[in-house]
Amino acid sequence: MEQTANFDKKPTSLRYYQDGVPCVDLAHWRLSINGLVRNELHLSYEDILALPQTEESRRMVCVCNWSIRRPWKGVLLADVIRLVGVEQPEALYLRQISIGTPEKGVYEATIPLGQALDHSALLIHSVDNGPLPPEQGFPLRLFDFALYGYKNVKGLQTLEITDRYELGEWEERAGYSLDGTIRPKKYWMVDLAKFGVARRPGEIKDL
Ligand SMILES: Nc1nc2c(c(=O)[nH]1)N[C@H]1C(S)=C(S)[C@@H](COP(=O)(O)O)O[C@H]1N2
Ligand SMILES: [Mo]
Repeated sequence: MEQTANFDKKPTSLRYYQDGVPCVDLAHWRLSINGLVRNELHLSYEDILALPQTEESRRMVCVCNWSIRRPWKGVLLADVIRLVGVEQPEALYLRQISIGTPEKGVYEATIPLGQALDHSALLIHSVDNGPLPPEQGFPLRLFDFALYGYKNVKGLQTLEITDRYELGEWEERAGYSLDGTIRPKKYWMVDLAKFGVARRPGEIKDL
């Protein structure tokens, strides 16, 4: 994998970890996938590494108008959804809940499931040739690259398939919109060290 260009210029991840960097014991950590599924699953880190792996350079965008293209590695959300079995993904939502900390609680964000599958959303465990650093979401983070960063939960613990589309508490406090689709406008591209214009809503693929 390549390294992220100009990574030293990226805004600090600690500022974007409202629930606080969790303490993770990887031997006991599990990703629970539950709710409106045929079979609930509890995947270990090793289970996730044993699934088909995908490596992709994709651009993440923060609602505060900066963006960075990075080489990510993980598994397709679609593969995990297939394992649990979801009847009508296009009519349902994916609620992500973080591990969180005793002091600051958890961070939650809900996204449309069918849309996330259409966008080839990833469950990411590595970036820049190594596991996600703690402040960047170790052990796992979900990413739908058509949505702003606040919709993509770091330090993931639970994926709940639900029919309820609601704002998480931190999102609500910050005044973020429920939808979170990246808007067409000008962003500071940290990796390119210049402004770039997103011409249409959703994932920025051409920059
Ligand atoms: N658990 C959790 N995940 C989170 C956040 C958060 O506060 N808590 N912030 C989001 C926001 S607003 C952004 S921009 C990205 C930042 O990711 P980075 O640490 O790779 O920069 O994480 C997202 N995921
Ligand atoms: Mo963000």
